[in-house]
Amino acid sequence: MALTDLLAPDGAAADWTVPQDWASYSAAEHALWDRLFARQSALLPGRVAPEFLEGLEILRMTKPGIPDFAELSDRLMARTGWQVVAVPGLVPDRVFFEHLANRRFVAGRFLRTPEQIDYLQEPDVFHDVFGHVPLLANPIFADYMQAYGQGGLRADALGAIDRLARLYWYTVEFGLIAQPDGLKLYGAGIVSSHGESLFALDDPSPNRLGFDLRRLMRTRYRIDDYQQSYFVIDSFEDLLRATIEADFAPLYAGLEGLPDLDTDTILPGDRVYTRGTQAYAQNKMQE
Ligand code: HBI
Ligand code: FE
Repeated sequence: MALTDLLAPDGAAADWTVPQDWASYSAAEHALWDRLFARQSALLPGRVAPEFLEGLEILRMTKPGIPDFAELSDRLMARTGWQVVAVPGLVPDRVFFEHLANRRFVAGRFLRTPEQIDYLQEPDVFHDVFGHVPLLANPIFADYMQAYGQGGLRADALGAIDRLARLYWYTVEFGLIAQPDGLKLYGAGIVSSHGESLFALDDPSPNRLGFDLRRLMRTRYRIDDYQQSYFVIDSFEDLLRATIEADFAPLYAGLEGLPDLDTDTILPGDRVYTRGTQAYAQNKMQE
């Protein structure tokens, strides 16, 4: 990567952060946040990991309007030592990892338009804050996110960011967790999406497979539609342990030369919770 790729855009600090400028949100934007919030809060109880709902309460995110990052950071700092900082949009990998490694979560400050209520490409403040921030109030998950940032800095030096990005994708963004009363959601990409909050748990189409770090790092993912496979962790402790204990350099070396796996592959060694029909993805292909 050229050095200039890491140069922050005009108006941003050297670490790519910008002021959230909370006072500049319009009444319509606060109202749209409330609408998104109400829709997800009605859907998620019973479907999401209880730690997520606890996070919403602890951080007082149930209060109306787009959260003020300064206030959110105060509560988060007292709880787990994390902060939320605003960025203009996607930031370079190194910048992203550097923030996470220092317990700073970067969040977009803009909100989707009403036309984009169900789908948008770039992470907005609803995805970043509603989706990601509640679990940062959980001490184990908070440590996992920092460990991921530290792993990212090491992966960058080893040229293995693409593999590590798959770990982020299949856990932080699209992870499921097994609980005594069934599978629950915890990935931010799912919990901030009305459609995928239903699809990921209830639809017969996708595979639901046991988490395996090595296997997951070989698995491609979809950025354009619902996932064809979800990976299920047993607990946040397990996820943190697997990530901290994995000696990434030999892990990456051992994966060298192994073919990537398609988004719908099931291997003989997989722990299969659901063997998906893949009907959803197949219908999409015929369109
Ligand atoms: N930047 N703002 C922002 N948000 C992300 O989630 C993000 C990013 N830059 C890079 C990135 N994610 C991923 O490439 C890493 O997880 C690998
Ligand atoms: Fe995200």
